[in-house]
Amino acid sequence: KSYNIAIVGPMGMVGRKITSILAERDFPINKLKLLGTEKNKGKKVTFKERTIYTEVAKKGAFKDVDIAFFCAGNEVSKDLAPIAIEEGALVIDNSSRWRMDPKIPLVVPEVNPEDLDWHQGLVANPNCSTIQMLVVLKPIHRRYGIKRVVVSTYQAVSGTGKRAIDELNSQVEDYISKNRITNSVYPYQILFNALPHIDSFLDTGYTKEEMKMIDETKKILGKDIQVTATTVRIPVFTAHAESVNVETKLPMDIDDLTTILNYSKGIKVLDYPGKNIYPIPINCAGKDHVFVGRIRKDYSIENGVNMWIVADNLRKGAALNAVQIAETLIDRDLL
Ligand code: 2RA
Repeated sequence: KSYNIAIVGPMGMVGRKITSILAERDFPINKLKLLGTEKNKGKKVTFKERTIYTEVAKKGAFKDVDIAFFCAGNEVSKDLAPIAIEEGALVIDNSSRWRMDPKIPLVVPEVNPEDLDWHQGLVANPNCSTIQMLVVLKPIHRRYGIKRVVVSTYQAVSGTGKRAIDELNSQVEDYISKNRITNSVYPYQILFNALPHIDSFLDTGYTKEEMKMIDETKKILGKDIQVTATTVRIPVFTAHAESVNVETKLPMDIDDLTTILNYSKGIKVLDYPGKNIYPIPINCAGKDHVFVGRIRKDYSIENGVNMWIVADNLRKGAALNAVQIAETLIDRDLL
């Protein structure tokens, strides 16, 4: 069987990635519709040697669509996703608009595929930094029971979008040509810097990105798990890195834990510190796995472990996870 697929927001970074991942994985597609803004109408996109012209995302466009990937931001998801569902499409939404709605499953296929079973036409894709952390936390939680997680992130500029990639590139050029370095996307120069500020600040002092990591982890893994987060932007183009401290209920043997992670779906352990082998963003960009290394006992508490988790934020953190949701829905006969 093959499916009619739509991508809403096909010209953005995630939309383009979804298109290329659908081709790479040979997703069973009958017809691919690329639905963008009025301004982008008629743009040419190549898909598996075929040329597709973008159309306008609007009411009526979803009547012949089986699965619609939404990656055009919260407002578009808020307005158009209910229309797409009404017209018969199953929506996989990359925005944060529906993630915390208790009636909407929030899914990482390696972690909670069973939550797809209660979908009502829309499945939400979690935040990029949450997805990669949860792929690693799930097998730990299953075996040892997680009590508390303390995470600090080192996030790539592509998480902000194309304008941020352009800003970092032009700051590199300005630095080399000894021009004045300017910034507009971030409040400070990102080149040679680290900004403890992703998304906007809330009254509590936390950022929205930090709250996404906390709230989404609880929704997916369980509300009893305590989570605290600090999210930081660094001058890397692709792949987010995270330092994660986990406290468990049961004692962990680090060798056993490493073996469990090694055999878990979607994870690759890279952990030979004596040979300088550990995951780094440059090597993880463009890959599908979540990479984990620097796995070591936390001697400051009874049952604790520290680790370093890296994954491509545009692939597993967004487009790939969305496509895997679609594949899992098909496998579970839920379309
Ligand atoms: C970021 N989490 O990296 C965002 C992208 N969704 O800014």
